[in-house]
Amino acid sequence: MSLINQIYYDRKNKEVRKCPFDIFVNQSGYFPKSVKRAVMPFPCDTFEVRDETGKVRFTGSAVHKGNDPLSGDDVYTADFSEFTEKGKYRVVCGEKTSPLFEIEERVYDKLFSDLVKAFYSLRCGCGRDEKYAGPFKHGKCHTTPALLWEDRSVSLDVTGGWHDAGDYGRYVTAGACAAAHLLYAYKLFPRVFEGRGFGIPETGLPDMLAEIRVELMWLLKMQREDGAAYHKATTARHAPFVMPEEDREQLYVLPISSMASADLCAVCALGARVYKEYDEEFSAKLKSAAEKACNWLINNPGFIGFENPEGCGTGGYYERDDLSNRFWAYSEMYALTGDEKYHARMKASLKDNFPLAAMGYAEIGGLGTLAYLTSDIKRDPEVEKRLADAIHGEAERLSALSEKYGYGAAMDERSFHWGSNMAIAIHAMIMAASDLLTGENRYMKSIQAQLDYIMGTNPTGFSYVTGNGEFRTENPHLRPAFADGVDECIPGFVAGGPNSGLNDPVAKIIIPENTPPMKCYADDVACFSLNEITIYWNSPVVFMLAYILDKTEN
Ligand code: 9MR
Ligand code: ZN
Repeated sequence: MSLINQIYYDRKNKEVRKCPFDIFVNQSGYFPKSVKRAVMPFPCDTFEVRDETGKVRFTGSAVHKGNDPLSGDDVYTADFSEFTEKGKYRVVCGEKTSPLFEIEERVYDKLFSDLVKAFYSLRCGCGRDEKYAGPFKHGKCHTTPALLWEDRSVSLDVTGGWHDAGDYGRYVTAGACAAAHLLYAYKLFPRVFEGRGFGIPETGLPDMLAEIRVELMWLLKMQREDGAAYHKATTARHAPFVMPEEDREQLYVLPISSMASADLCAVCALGARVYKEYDEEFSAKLKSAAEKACNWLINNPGFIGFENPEGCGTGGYYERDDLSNRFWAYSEMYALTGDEKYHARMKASLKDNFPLAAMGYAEIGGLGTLAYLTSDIKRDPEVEKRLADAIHGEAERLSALSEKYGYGAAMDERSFHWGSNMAIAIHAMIMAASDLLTGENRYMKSIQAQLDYIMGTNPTGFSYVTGNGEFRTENPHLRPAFADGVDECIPGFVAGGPNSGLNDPVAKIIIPENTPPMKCYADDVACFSLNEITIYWNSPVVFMLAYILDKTEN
């Protein structure tokens, strides 16, 4: 039986890793001046903050927040924001305790660096040196020419970029989305990235831009002569759980889609803006790719979706339409060039109905909104208002959700789908965007709550980021993490998180029926619908944290 079949189906037990702690906190910790909250799913009157020696350093009264339908818990919260002394602590209530956390000025440095370096860990083609990757080094992978799926006599060089996720595929819409989140993080919060190295090979560019460039260079290779973009480059089937260099199956380039073409246009236009002051030549290359893609979009107004052709079983990244993608593309083209012709296209694309604040790979209109509202161009006041209203309205709705229940997640029942941790982080991005636009600090508390949730203030007690937190995800559905023979997991990966859809066979076996949405999680390598990682789940967390760092660091 192949390794993949073993880990999927040959299950001897239904055990899942359970949190040994009863009180939930952000396990990375808190800035001295930030809002600090612990959550307890049991009755508690008085709580204490104790240091590592067990000495009580702060005492407070817990608040009964009440029943939380998302977790099924009756929740009590402990606010210790007043306590600002630096050190390492646990929150304690009677016999019950939280994991260890820190109060410190540079408390998120390791987390931030790991989250960014995760992209380096997913680089395809180039191999990874021990010097930068430590025990997680590996050889060059996926360097052979790829065949065009539709015409096997055509061979293409599509080496490079990042592996998408736990699998070794590389997908244009996913890659464009992740690269764009990172580019916006850099563009909007440059201060946070300046002078911060992430331990990747030196290129003369700031590390963050050097890393994103890897993906952009690959995206350029995914563009067809006429400007359209191929949807993905993968083998015909997902590889077994082997190291990337051991995946030697034939690579294919799959047909074009209008979503991929629009996303490629948008991210190249955005890249052209960002790289201009660092590397003129690269910026010009991106600009001409974006223009070529945009011309293709204009000449090909029909929707060209994507379906896996017969014989191909890798990720689909299906979308029902390309409306948000086209809007994003035209908006970025206008932001880049200031050319009215793109402005007109962008405005025309607004006649269709699609979410204007969403920023995930499938509904990506929010990035078009961000491009329009944050760039230095002439804005049509009506359009400006409509787009700003969309962001502010969504931010207000999300922050109300965050305040409603004890765990502070800006989520409703429907949000616990495949990759719910992406939804959490994107919701924080939207609230951050709203604050950026108004210049106010209205949503910081809710934004911090989303980070806290990801880092352990949630009903499973997991820090969902590998390598960070005392009780954390350690067995993600990530091929190299499984196959590298290293006990410790590669750090910095955000797990997909709770998914009430339970879309994989093992999740269906090990998660009991009627488990509340926020608890539909298992740290199990087989559970790809709960515990995979992807580039576009890491990227919004980088954005959210960059925002918090920008607002908080001196
Ligand atoms: O993230 C994707 C999620 O929104 C979809 O529901 C799911 C099923 O189609 O696919 C996810 O994307 C996967 C992709 O197809 C292949 N690489 C791994 C991705 C994460 O699981
Ligand atoms: Zn590879």
